[in-house]
Amino acid sequence: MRPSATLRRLLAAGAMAWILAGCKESTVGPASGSFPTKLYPYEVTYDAAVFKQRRDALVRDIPAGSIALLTTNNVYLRNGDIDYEFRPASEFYYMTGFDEPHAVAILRPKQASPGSSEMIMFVEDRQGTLVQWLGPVHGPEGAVQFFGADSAFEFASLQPYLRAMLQAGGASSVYANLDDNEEVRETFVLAAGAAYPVRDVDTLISALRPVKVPLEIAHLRRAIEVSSQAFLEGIRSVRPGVYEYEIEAVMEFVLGLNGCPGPSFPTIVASGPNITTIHYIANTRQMQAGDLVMIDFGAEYGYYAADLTRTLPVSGAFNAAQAAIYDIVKTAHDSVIAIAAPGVNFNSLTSLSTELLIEGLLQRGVISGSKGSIISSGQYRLYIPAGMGHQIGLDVHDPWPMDASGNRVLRENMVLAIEPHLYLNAGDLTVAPAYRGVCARIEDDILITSSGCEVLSAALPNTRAALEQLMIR
Ligand SMILES: [Mn+2]
Repeated sequence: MRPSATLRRLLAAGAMAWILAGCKESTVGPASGSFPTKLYPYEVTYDAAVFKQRRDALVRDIPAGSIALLTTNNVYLRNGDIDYEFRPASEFYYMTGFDEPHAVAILRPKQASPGSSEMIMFVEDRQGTLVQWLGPVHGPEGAVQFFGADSAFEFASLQPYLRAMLQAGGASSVYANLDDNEEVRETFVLAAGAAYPVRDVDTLISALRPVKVPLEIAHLRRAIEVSSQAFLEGIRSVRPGVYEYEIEAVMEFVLGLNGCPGPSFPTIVASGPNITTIHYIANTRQMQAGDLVMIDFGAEYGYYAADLTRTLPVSGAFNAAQAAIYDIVKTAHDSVIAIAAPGVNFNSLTSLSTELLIEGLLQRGVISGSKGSIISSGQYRLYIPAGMGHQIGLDVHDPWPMDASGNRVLRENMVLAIEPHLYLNAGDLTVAPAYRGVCARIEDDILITSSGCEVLSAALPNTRAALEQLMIR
């Protein structure tokens, strides 16, 4: 295999020491009474009270007499004897903090104190050879001791328990996320019958998730901090002749060195003609002088996702057309961040961004026509194919339900990715020839504060000059 010139250069420049020292401070200290998860024993903490408050809120949201039945992702075969690496379902993790497979939590109001929740868990109780191969699990005892279950049983007890409870009229309706786990759905159907009405619980949980608590913000800060450092290394490694996968490898290497188990979504390093594929993940191309490369990348830390994008000139300097498009996007990006604050409707930020992007294209002669008709006819979607931004959290596109009026209003302690972009396709005849194939996206992660917002990815520059400076070798 060809040794990586990028890595050799990093090592020769003493960058390893820099990487190792780069992001060591922990922003997530141990909380008292907390339980460290197995994945991140050194830093990520579990605060049982946070999860209990969420469960209390959920049981207050379901009708009296109902229960919630939450399950996590299944384990799926990858090939041969190998499973895909397990990752808990976000809804389940959000309500329980439990990150092992084969788990169900039943929630209902506590009889003694309505408004408070009771949690009955069904979890794996691993014994013997399975422990030798796979290691120990928390088991029912751990579910009670560490995760706040009022009672817990081994997973195999779920079917008889459900059958007995439902036959005794123990639930007028069941709010569940059975779509997440076929095994649990089959167990439920065997216990309750195929006709038993099941309502969707995800909508109710999604309504709880937009505003983050301090522990979530700490995890997001850490994911973004490490992502920013990794991104800086990636940018320093971009040059003609380097393969897209080398940039991916450098960035993910820095994640691993800093306690992040991996990216929160497949890393996108899209150069040259690949740049117009929004979710290009093959990363197999050798970058050429004159290319733009768009890198969309983020770490997952404690199951929380960062999401950052930069657009760079492979040769180290933007040409005139690339610079023009970049600057239009930068203006939209800065304008949105300047006014993001509690009470602001996100839809109006999206409209502002769209108007500025189309105005910029018209002013520079990239396209022609009137701004009003380009927007009202939907023509703008040729150039702005994706959303301007989204929440981040346990999911890189975290749920953010609209209110009754169809709006999404910013509130303090929301964390968002802001990503204005322009995609001018090579074959788009509405675009002046010099600009065809030029794309730009700038994505930063922001925390809504009491009076505005804080850019959590500020360590990663986004001006043209600063990016070009980073690439000077
Ligand atoms: Mn994004």
